[in-house]
Amino acid sequence: MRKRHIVPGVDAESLIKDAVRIMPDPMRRNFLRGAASLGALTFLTGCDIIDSDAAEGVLRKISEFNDAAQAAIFSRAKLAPVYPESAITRPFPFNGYYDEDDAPVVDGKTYKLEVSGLVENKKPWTLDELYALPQVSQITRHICVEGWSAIGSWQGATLSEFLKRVGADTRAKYIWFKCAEGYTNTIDMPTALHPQTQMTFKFDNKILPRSYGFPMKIRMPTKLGYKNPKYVVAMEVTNVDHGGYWEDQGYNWFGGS
Ligand SMILES: Nc1nc2c(c(=O)[nH]1)N[C@H]1C(S)=C(S)[C@@H](COP(=O)(O)O)O[C@H]1N2
Ligand SMILES: [Mo]
Repeated sequence: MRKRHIVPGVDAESLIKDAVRIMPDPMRRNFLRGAASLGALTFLTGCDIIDSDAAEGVLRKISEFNDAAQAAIFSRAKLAPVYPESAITRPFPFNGYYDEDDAPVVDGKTYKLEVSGLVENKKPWTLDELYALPQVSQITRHICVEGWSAIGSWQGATLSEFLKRVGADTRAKYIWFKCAEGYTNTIDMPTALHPQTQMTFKFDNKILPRSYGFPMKIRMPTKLGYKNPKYVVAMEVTNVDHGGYWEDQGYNWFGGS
């Protein structure tokens, strides 16, 4: 069967499958009793999802499950909301798959960020070298799937600037991160190049405390909390999806916020 693509990378069949999951019940039964086709989906949602901007509305709903749909509507130009200093949540919550007292302790003096995969320069980076990168700041909302959110203030370098300096092949699909205690994460390249994706060294203008990921975390306000790795010790630019700690346990891979 020929696959119909509404949006590049999103095929009609998986879109319909995901749409069925989010339909309220009478609608679902009617839909399944009928042709369960793209045409019927167009009719039910009231928008021509084949060739109009309305596709975005339908995709937004479906994208809660479908990685391809999330990736298709992700825009590098679209920024996550930013907030004033007065909105910062104090104290900012700690979260990990262990208690705060068991958070990893990384020695900043001997720390080196390892860079591997599809990059020109694989030289490891010391903290002083990382601190010398041009610094940016953001006050954004961190959203955790466990049902809380908090506004924080993070300072560091844009990840895209770092990727440029190591000569990363930005046509690669993914970046994989490894953390000091074994937590891992894979993100898509468009998110890695998003202007708000930050290699973070400070929280609230002070060196990142141990709880929030000393010495370095990747802050992505366009992604849910579990996609924001703390205590990052290594990264790999790759075309192979290495998954991640929560993603491997069934959390959505794209994890858009
Ligand atoms: N290395 C590491 N990074 C991690 C986690 C973790 O357990 N280990 N937990 C994730 C989750 S689920 C959340 S909500 C945030 C919490 O970040 P915070 O402690 O700065 O609030 O870190 C994310 N990154
Ligand atoms: Mo989380």
